[in-house]
Amino acid sequence: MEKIQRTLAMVKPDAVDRWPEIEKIILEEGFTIVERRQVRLMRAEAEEFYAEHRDKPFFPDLLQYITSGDVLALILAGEDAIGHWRRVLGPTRVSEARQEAPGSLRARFGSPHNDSHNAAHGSDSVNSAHREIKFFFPDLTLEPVLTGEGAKEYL
Ligand code: DGI
Repeated sequence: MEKIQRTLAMVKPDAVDRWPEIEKIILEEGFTIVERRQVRLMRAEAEEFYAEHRDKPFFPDLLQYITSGDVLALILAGEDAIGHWRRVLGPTRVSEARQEAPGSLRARFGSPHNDSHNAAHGSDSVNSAHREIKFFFPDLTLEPVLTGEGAKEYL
């Protein structure tokens, strides 16, 4: 049985107008776009989303940036979707992405001048994928597991 994961991807404010190119990459990589939602995060929501970074020196800058315009939240599904999407993103820092993974999404669409402006986000674990999908799509009921002949199992 095929093991399919879901992950939460977020296109950050200054990359939203590059959506047609980003969508093309997502589809070429073989992901299914399960859901898509364009929202402007309130400050308190951004604080909740990035709570694990609360004590980091870049937190104020990150909040300012992520609330500066609409973001596109996406649920992507596919085999090993969490790891696959993180590989498509490339390293967190755009300057590093440009050196080490020039074809990556962050290298192509991020800003080398600010580490917070790295074009897109991806969940880093099954737990964070669950939390982040719930955060952006609280009303959505997703099948936890599909079983049966030739079925896909969702993690
Ligand atoms: O999971 P990632 O997004 O790759 O990286 P992360 O969870 O360590 O950091 C979350 C976001 O915070 C990241 O996408 C951009 C921002 N960030 C991380 N490190 C720095 C940073 N922003 C600034 N300005 N400086 C940093 O060192």
